[in-house]
Amino acid sequence: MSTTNEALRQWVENTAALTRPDNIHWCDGSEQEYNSLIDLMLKRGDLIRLNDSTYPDCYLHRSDPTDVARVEHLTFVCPQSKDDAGTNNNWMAPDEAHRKMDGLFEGCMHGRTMYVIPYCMGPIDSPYARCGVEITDSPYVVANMKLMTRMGTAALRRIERENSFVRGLHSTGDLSPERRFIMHFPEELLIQSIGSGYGGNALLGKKCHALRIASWQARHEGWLAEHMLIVEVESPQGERHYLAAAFPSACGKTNLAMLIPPASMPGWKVRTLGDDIAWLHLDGDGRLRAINPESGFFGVAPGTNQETNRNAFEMIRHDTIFTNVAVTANNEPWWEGKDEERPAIDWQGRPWDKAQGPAAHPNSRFTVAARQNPGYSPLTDDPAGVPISAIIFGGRRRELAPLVYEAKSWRHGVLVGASVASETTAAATGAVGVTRRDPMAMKPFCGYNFGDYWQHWLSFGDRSKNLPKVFHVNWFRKGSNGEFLWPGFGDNLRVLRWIIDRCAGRAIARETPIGYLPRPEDLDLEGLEIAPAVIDSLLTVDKGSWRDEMTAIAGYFGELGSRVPAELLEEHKRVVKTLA
Ligand code: SAT
Ligand code: MN
Repeated sequence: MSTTNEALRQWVENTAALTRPDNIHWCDGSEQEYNSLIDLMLKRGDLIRLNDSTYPDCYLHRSDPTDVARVEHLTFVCPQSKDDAGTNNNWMAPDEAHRKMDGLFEGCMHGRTMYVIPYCMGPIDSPYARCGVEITDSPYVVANMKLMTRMGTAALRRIERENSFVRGLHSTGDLSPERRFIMHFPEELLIQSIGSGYGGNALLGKKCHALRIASWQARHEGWLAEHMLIVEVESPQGERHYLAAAFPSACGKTNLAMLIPPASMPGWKVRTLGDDIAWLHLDGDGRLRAINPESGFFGVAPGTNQETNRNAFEMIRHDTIFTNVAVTANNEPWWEGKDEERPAIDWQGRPWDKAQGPAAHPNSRFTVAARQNPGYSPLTDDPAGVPISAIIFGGRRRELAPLVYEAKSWRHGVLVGASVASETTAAATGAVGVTRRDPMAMKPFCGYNFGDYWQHWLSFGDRSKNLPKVFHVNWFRKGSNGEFLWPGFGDNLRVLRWIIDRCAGRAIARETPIGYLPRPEDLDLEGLEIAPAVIDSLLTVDKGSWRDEMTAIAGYFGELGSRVPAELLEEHKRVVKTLA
């Protein structure tokens, strides 16, 4: 196979001349292709077959132990102007970055097969979808891209029709952290990644294309590419709402997107459209419509069980690739939180020994096609996407942020999003549990200057009177004894219910300086055993702490330089005044 698209043909040829693979394989996206790649990886030892009677067609991949998460310090955004990347990104001059990468890619595929993966982010016939081509020497990447994206012949045909695509070149190189870089050239719609085989570093359709490059494109084309799940909530009366929610990596987006209603909320239904990325466009009525550019999940395994996420637990019982989980004596995958069994072999292939740390890597993952989710919404494939009623921001914050509050306006909502802070997780290398600013949960993913990004967000306020309401939630508030105050998981539907009722103009709220909050009696707490005092503290706004927070936010905006919009700073001033 090859292509009628001259630009693609040329690029593949030039890339082969640089990287010198033994073979070139054009991926058609078929089941046969997937199966033969799995066989190849089983033979090579890149995959281990898991228990075929309890976990049919499930495999374990153990990555290099130094290659287990995104590497933000080795990820660069390289437009011509450093200011366009912003201080929120690492920047390298594009000439220098190209020289460096060309040197690293030189001959790197010698002895390997080069795979050419045409893919489409979004429903194949959606006007909102965008295509890309990833070239890689990793069959693991090909198999994951097959589960995560619409890849193969149909995508190639669309590329040939449109003559436009994002180029992504990836090689695992020698996996040395010294020669590991993830480079983005937004002006060239080009991604180059070497030295890592791991998730967000290597599956270039995901964070590299669908967030970093797409956010750049979206700014110029008037839409938004966001780190958001998309979930459908249906009331017992059959009223449906679509919510988009942004949380940092490993803060429960997959669990919220796949929520199972508590028994005390009969008749409520929740369906999943996406768990990680949303592309949002204004429609003719000024509503924001969302599509999920992906078609699979790359979810965090630890903590997933019958109670926390029953749908996910069932979804990953077949046709799933696990990365860096442990295995039981029965050759089943195992991770912390899967309490009914015990691990025998840890994620590095060693006999399990508690003294050596967790059995599964804290950022161990499952890759699975979204269709396997029992809560899959067929609207995921609707080319027109779904109209969003509410945008929800959230972070992992043991203090300060109440369970939920509603922004007073779009402009205030942009400030709330820009101020998101969260404790770091194992999804990226580095210290875990440190609170840092993570605006719109896009700190690692915004492909341009945060100042310009917020200006772009604010501009939607001028373009539509029909925008979603904006909320902030915090499931992670802790009491003085270190225990979580809110049960989370299925019970989060109680908060979503209030959000939906606010959107529909039904629910009452009390006004506070930081936004509108429910009174305890405004939340559906039926069947939930929680002390009134706990609810009170979950819904408390401590003015003094919020004054400190606003000072910290001002400091953060100050660090980001002159492009932070005046309108955002004015909004900040307004909130500060109400806190006085
Ligand atoms: O490694 S990924 O970027 O794909 C997952 C995540 O960090 O959200
Ligand atoms: Mn993510």
